Amino acid sequence: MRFYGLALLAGATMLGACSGGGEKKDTTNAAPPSAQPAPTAGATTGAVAKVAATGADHEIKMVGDDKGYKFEPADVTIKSGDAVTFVMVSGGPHNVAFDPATTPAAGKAQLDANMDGKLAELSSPMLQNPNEKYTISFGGVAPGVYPFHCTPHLAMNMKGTITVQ
Ligand SMILES: [Cu+2]
Repeated sequence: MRFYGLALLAGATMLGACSGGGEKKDTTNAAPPSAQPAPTAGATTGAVAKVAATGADHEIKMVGDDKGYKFEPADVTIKSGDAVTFVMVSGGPHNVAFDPATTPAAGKAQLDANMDGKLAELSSPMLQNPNEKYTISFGGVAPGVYPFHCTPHLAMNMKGTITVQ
């Protein structure tokens, strides 16, 4: 009785293993795509979510002409919760990049989360055409001095600071 039961069980297991093998390959193929986005999404949303600006919007022009390349004004003081809108005026492409090494640690993750369409960490997309705008919310960004620069024109000293109070 016992032996017969075991043999049946073994037979069922074999069958299960055989038919299961085929199915397992399908689920193995399906599993990685669904498993990959999960950790990525968890890392992004789990860390810091974007916080919209609730205060004033400060404008900084991006200028490049025969006098040089500059942000105008280059140094602004804002309140946490304000926004800064960069406006492409001339001499592009320009962007806004915060050096991760000089960005205050307390506000770094939030600032990065608040930047849309980044090319890299803390680095905005390129603005090519006059009147193109890029707004950064400083919602939830900790007080501190945030130096920034334009990646293509860093060597031409196109940089500034945003002081968050
Ligand atoms: Cu530039």
